[in-house]
Amino acid sequence: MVVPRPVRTENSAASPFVLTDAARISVAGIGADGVARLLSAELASDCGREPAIVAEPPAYGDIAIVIAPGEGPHEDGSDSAEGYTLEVSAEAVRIGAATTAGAFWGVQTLRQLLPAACDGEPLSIDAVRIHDNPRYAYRGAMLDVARHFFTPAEVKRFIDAIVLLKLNHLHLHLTDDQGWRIQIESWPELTRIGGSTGSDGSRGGFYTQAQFRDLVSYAAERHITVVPEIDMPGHTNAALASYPELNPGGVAPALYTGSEVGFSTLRTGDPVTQRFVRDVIREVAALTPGPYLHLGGDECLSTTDADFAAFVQDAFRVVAENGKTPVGWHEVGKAGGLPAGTIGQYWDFTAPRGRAAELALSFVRDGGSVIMSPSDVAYLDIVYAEGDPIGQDWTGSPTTLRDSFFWDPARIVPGLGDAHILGVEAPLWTETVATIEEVEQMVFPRLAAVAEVGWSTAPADTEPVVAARDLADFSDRLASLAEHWDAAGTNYRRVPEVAWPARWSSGAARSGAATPAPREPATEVTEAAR
Ligand code: NGO
Repeated sequence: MVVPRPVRTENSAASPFVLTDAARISVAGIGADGVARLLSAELASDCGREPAIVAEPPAYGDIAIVIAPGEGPHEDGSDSAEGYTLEVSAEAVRIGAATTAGAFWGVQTLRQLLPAACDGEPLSIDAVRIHDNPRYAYRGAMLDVARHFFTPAEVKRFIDAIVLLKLNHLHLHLTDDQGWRIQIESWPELTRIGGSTGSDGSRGGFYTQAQFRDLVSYAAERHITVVPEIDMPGHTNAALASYPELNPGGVAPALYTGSEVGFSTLRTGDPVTQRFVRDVIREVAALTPGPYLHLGGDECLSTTDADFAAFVQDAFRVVAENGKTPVGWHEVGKAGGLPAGTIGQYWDFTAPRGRAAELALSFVRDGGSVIMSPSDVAYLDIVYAEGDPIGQDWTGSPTTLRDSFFWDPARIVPGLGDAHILGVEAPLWTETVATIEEVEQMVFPRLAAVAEVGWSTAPADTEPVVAARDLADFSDRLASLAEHWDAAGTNYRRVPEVAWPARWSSGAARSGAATPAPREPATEVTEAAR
């Protein structure tokens, strides 16, 4: 009962493993102790028991974590970067992997196999053997902290929740018209002014560089790479409002708290703008140990095509000069001349419209790859059902759990197959999403569906997607995952496709997690841009 569905699961009728107070975590191999420390801490918070970690062979009833070449899931012994094997028997639990990431994902599977309400006795896990590895190297969630700000503690809570789904990238949309959320030492007004408010006049806020570094390392310990996004040249009103000299005539616009898009642009080609872009990219690149820096580039409706192309070529080159792989929304493909290896993020529909397919392919032509975030199935801000008080509906219809489950990344853009798809990402835009509880309601369970699309085995070429994926089976696994969400106090939408566990059955009542009170209908969003 694991989400995302493991590649191969062999159930067994043999006696189960019982986790007792005497259990220890036996570690072998470089990095195994770090993974064991996180498992021990997770068992302490999930189950109130904190096994000791020992560097000696496992005894009866222990959990073993073994990291060594050939310990991965492939029977031919070839290593898989994030794969693992998990064997549960009466004697022991054994997680084997060739890498620490693989062992860490094995631990996440183990957590899901343990009973969620694990304060009772005995804690047993059915005997099983799992061989597992991901389909895509990039499996992400995006959180828009620009429209509504979320504190470092809230982002950590979000990280904790996505870890369980084996997602390995957290894309933070740090800047937009409504807010600038990352401290830039050479341009301090960006956060002082641009960070002072948010959508609907909500609380402002920003991350100091120290807080951001702390978030990055919290994520990294959990094998999650933070991908920072500084959106430009459009979606820049917060920056323009902070510095008059970035504007024509030196006059700053007012701060913006509405939900229109496409009205702002940096003054491309201007020397002050160029200095601004270089300073921001340099500081953000220095804060980011991960390989990627996202520069947005979406919906630049107030920038001429020529200005857009020149600006994007220059800014993306600066990212590469700062040692990072640039990422942009697929529109930046229009610019041409991007650094080799630039990654495009596709956000058009599962049936591409206009130039979307051609633009997605342009990244591959230039030696890069594509992250798939089709907005009609992977956008987590779209309403689940008509009339929902939170969420947007510009894609034309609600996105049900079913919609977010029945799609395949390699069947969207003709000619764009798995070899050129880096992975999948589900973005949560927050024009209408104000609290972390509301974030979780929008994200779960649909993010679990996208995580499964990104991790689990691809459908066979000849197989229709609806035949390859089993919604009933997924729903059963989600219902058991939801017991863990309840125990952790993670909110989720009780969509009709799933027979959810009875409410308040476990930790939900303990932790006080509750459905947020309904709000007024969401603000209208201009659709002209899309
Ligand atoms: C679009 C737009 C965002 C909105 C979002 C709302 C992209 C890449 N740009 O997606 O600014 O917040 O839709 O769904």
